[in-house]
Amino acid sequence: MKDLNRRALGGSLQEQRRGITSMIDLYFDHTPNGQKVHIMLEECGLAYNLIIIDIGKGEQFDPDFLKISPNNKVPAIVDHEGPGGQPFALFESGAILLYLAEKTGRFLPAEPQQRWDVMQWLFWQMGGFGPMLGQAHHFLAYAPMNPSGPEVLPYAQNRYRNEASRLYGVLDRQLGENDHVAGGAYSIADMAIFPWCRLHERQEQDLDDFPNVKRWYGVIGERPAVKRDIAASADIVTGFTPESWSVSFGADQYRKRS
Ligand SMILES: N[C@@H](CCC(=O)N[C@@H](CS)C(=O)NCC(=O)O)C(=O)O
Repeated sequence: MKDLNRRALGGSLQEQRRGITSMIDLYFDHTPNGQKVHIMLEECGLAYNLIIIDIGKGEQFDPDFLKISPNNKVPAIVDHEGPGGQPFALFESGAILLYLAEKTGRFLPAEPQQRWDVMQWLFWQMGGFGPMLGQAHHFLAYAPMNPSGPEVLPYAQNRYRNEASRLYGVLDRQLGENDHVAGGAYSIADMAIFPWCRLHERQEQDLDDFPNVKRWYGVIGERPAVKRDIAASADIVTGFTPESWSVSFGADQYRKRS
């Protein structure tokens, strides 16, 4: 497990914490779900340690990481000044965005209607835009790279390309009437959606077909915090070895763990 602060997992959270000055640990790999939280930390100017969990090597199955993120996925955080001043671990990017918004009082309006507008678009991303685009990535880009032999499944490719296109259409209509996804103000809903739009080519979507999304995408991409995330990002999916395929989609992913 790599750690930008040269810190290895193991031992209690307190032991891991020794010598570390930042309040929040972000367990991260270069994927849209991780980038959402990275953008939020940058937007809020919070000090954080970035701890890389290499999901191609199976580091998400490390027993110490599973204590923080039992679903074996990034992102996750540990806030060393959590509720009651105690260390607090949290997984699921939507929950993390909400937690950080409440902690800082930023990017989630207090006024009820605006707050629920942000909530509904955040949940739209978490329940639809992210998972469906993830399936589009799988069938359009990853399955054809299977090192055991390309899997090209036209039905699945059409299904998820079409669903991606439908979802971009929903987003386009919303952005035709609003500057930002949940209304006038930039919010955690924009942060959740933007990193998935960055991979529109992998989803076989053309932003010229969605002019309002294209306008918004250009505006969000110019924010200094978002630029810092983009500068720090590397595309981790450029191909698969038999090992990384097994960890991601094969026997190692689904091996029973006690
Ligand atoms: N709903 C979760 C999804 C997280 C997720 O799918 N993470 C992927 C990377 S984008 C992952 O860690 N995959 C590793 C694995 O499935 O073993 C969230 O939004 O946090």
